Amino acid sequence: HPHRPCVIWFTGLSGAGKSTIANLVERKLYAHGVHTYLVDGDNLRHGLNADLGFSAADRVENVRRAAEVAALMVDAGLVVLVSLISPFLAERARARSLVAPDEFCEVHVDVPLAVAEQRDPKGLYRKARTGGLPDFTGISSPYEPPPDPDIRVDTTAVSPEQAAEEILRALRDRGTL
Ligand code: GGZ
Repeated sequence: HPHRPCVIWFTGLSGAGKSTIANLVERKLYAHGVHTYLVDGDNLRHGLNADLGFSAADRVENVRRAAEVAALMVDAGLVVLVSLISPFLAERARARSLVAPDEFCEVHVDVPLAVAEQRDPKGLYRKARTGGLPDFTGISSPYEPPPDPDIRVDTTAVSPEQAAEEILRALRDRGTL
């Protein structure tokens, strides 16, 4: 195989563009013949994590389970893309620790809160501001940005397509692809 299994972990605010970019990266990897799996908050929270909400404790558990699943899939030989807000530094560090050091690539999909709130494609920020959605990340629940991500993409400066290309280039430079 020309590639090694790994976890590509996307973290960032709601509305930052994590899932859009992860989907584009997955499509490009597929075109290169790489066997991938995309784990995102939506699919996990409908099944495996259907018992979890958005309290700090539930987010810790949500991220812990996703990280364990990702590590299992790396064992099975896949390139696993994980797209979760994953707001806490400690849980992301734990996720990293489950695989070999060169098998984890943290991507910060970085966007100012004001921009995410302006986009608000699902009206969640508006709902959170008016009190209809408690514990909302960036509004009433913390987000701890990664101080030293493997890759940072600024979605105010580049398109999702450009961000995906940047990530593929970085993966090639790291020897993952
Ligand atoms: C944050 C919330 C919340 C609250 C519902 N806070 O933009 P979306 O809608 O499609 O993605 C968000 C998703 C976040 O789930 P994660 O599993 O990624 O979160 S975490 O890693 O923190 O466990 C958002 C929606 O769920 N959503 N309520 N209160 N996002």
